[in-house]
Amino acid sequence: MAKGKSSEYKKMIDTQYRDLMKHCQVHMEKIEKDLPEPREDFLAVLKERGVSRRDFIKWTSAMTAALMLPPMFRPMVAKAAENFSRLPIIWLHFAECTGCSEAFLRSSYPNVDNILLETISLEYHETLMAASGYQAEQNLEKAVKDFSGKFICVIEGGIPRGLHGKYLTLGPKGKTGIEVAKEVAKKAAAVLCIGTCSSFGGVQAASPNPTDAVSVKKAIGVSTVNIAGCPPNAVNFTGTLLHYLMFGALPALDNLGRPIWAYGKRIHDYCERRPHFDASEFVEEWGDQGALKGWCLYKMGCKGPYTYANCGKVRFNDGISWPIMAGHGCIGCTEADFWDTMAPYEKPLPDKIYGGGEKTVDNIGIALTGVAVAGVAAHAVASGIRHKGE
Ligand code: FSX
Ligand code: SF4
Ligand code: F3S
Repeated sequence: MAKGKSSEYKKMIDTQYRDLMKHCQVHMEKIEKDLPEPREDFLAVLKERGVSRRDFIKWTSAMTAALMLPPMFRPMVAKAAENFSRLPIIWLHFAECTGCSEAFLRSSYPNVDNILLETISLEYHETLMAASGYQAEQNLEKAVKDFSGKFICVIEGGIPRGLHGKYLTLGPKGKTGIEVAKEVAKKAAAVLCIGTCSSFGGVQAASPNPTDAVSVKKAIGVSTVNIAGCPPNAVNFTGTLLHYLMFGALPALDNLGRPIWAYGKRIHDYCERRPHFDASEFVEEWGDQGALKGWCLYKMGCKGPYTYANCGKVRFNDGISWPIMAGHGCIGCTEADFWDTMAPYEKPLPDKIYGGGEKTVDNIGIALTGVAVAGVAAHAVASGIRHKGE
């Protein structure tokens, strides 16, 4: 780019970020008035759990960068974290293994993301709440009524449509998953699908799919934000909610409904084994010399080139590791239908599926989902604000 043009471009980006910041400040002032009072003093909880001010500042920098925002947004990320416990959440469970909830809650030692999730204002969560039967159903109805238009509906699990939805019934009145999802989702400010099951159908939707399980979007026809992964990364969930608190809008999504800030790049683009791929150094057999040296797992069936997610960047288990670092290739768990199309193949995908083959591998993922862009576009405040009545 010529020098004049590049400074013009920089000016344009600066102006866009300044506008975004103004929007953020106005919105955060508004929600401070609108949302229920915080249940806990987040900074006090951090201190109590042994997270220092310095660690928190480090976390805000990392989260700001992960959200693809410039450093000027760091104080806003911190403010949104302090307001996290004010956002009412109703968390529904349908057909799944509960691994998504487990992955979020079972942490060996507390980090800021886990503590955020612990302080979250869960008005209803079937796995965690003490209530059951009629009392649980009343709690759900009350939460939907009290926070109508303001709560986030989080859905874990696919929804079976077979036998008129009766493969999955819930509560003392035996309502089907479809009925419960419809009743709750229509009163929510936004519907977040947590995990690949609610996002795309998941393991129960794999062939032959005897219960006709499908994604939430297909089952009840609402737009969803899909935090894909089996299980997904807690950072992608907390980051999306922080974005919502900061801008009053859901982040920009890709063509599968996944936030671009978290799912805009391929596993292959963040992978520490990538230099070995580029040098054609492949593991050819489990336990061979290449495996011992940490070479590329493509020939052992790694689906990193076809899979969009930030696992290599944010990692799991408090940032300790992620599948490829642990020595197994990616099985494509953030992609739709991965149980049928990717996970079973412990070898490169046949050409007929994604036009695979080593020579074209760099273009495969891009052809597959057509994802591009980042930067300001990942926040596009214009993207699907779903406040009721707006
Ligand atoms: Fe699905 Fe979540 Fe996989 Fe399990 O509940 S995304 S089967 S990790 O737990 O929905
Ligand atoms: Fe990493 Fe898999 Fe790509 Fe190899 S093929 S560089 S292991 S993502
Ligand atoms: Fe899933 Fe692949 Fe990440 S298997 S957890 S998308 S590395």
